[in-house]
Amino acid sequence: MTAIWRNTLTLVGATTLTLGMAHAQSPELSDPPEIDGDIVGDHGTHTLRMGIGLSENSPQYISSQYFGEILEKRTDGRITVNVFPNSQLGDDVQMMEMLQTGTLDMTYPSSSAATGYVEELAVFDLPFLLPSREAAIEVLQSDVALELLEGFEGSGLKPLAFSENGYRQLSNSARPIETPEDVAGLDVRGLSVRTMENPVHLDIWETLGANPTPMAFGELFSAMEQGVVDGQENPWSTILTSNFHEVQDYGTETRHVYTPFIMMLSERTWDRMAPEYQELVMEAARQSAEYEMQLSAEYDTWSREQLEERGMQITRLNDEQLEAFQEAVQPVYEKWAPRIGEELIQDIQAIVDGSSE
Ligand code: TK8
Repeated sequence: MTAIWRNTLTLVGATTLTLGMAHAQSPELSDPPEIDGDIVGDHGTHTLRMGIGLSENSPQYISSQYFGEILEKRTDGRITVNVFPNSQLGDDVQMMEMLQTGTLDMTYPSSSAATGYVEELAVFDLPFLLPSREAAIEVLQSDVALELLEGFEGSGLKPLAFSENGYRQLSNSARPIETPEDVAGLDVRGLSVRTMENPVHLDIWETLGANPTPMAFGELFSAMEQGVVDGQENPWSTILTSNFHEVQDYGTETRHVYTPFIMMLSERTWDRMAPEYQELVMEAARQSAEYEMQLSAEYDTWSREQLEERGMQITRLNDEQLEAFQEAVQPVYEKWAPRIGEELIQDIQAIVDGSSE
């Protein structure tokens, strides 16, 4: 990424955050790795249109721009990428369908939105499966995870790389949430929570006594603003960079699910590319995914602090409170483990246990 472009982005990022939320500066972000490697041979030109759900300030957008920079530099401008943020081309499910029909070249959904294509991806939706970012990244870079991507074969979707959406946190506009009983509401109605369009997430919040509503990410801000739902759950960086704190007063650091992103290309676009371009696209996707994970980590704690500075009352669960949530959602494992695959779950847990040694 050229320095001028990054400085412009940082300025835009800071301005956006500053204008929208007074006194924000984007976090000190690491520079992306230098783009090295030979310029590949001339195999024609491609202008790739890529739709993503998050905003220009998100790690998802910044790393997608870096992906485009790599391709542009390594093909001497013959491959360029135009990134359309803020769900402006559609939501995760719609954009994957656009890849299948060839009306869009790339998108970057949460793995949770893709379980309709590869049901085993729902393993990542099991609550509290991945106890730390280090363990999560180890799993995402393992053969077990990469074999899951083979499940897209023949779907019209060409997966390129996993990266990090991150640990999901609960936010809401109704009340402070410290226990599962607070979610269910003993003398008041259960919290109405927007979830991704994913059956395991629906089960998590139903099991906690909430009233879950599956909804596209692009409709979420206005649904919360109009009181259609009390709350939602996403990583702190998404809550901040999507300005959810403007319509959400309370946060709870539940870290109930670690969600991956999957960078993907339309198979129609892939099939039009020469093998040398295909190899470069895979390499650029891997490099940008690694950068995205680094940015996501740098944004996480900083975003929570920024949200508190903007007035969001954030509850940090102590061990006992966290254990109460983990215990309350245990039935979700009992219901979903047989469908997702006990062996797959054991394989992932073995990696997690190995990473903690
Ligand atoms: C953005 C979505 C979002 C996800 C959600 O395209 O829908 O809540 O967490 O990040 O993938």
